[in-house]
Amino acid sequence: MSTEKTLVLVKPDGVSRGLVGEVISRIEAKGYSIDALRMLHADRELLEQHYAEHVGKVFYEPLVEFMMSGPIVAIVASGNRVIEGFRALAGVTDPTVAAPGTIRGDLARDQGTKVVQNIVHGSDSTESAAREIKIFFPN
Ligand code: DAT
Ligand code: MG
Repeated sequence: MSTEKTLVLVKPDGVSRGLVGEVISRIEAKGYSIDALRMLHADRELLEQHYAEHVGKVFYEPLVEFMMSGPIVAIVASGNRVIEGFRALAGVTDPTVAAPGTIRGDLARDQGTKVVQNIVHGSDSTESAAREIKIFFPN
């Protein structure tokens, strides 16, 4: 049985606020492994692939613009049930109501922007994880 993998992104708000280490710490403290890591400044083409499922939604363009607004950190984390486990560490999408103790609940809040800025992305299924890891780590 191969170990499950997920794609985590520290978004531009997380990087600019100096929270890369905090996110990595929480992943490691939970017991998952960091298999790969890279910092990049994503372009539109890459983000259009990554966020293909959200094309046409009102927050799509603000989301792409936000994700291009500064450097991000892409991480492959692994471990049994890491996809579900990282989503639990991240908390729900809306940081206002994300539970205290989660990354979003502890470190983010509503900034009144068109797109929710919530520090991290985490894949939501084995299919999305495989697809997203290939986008950020083509080799
Ligand atoms: P998640 O990141 O929790 O998987 P998602 O995939 O539904 O959430 O959406 C991707 C990102 O888009 C999310 O992290 C923040 C933003 N977003 C989602 N729903 C939104 C909404 N209703 N209004 C503004 N931004 C939203
Ligand atoms: Mg999602």
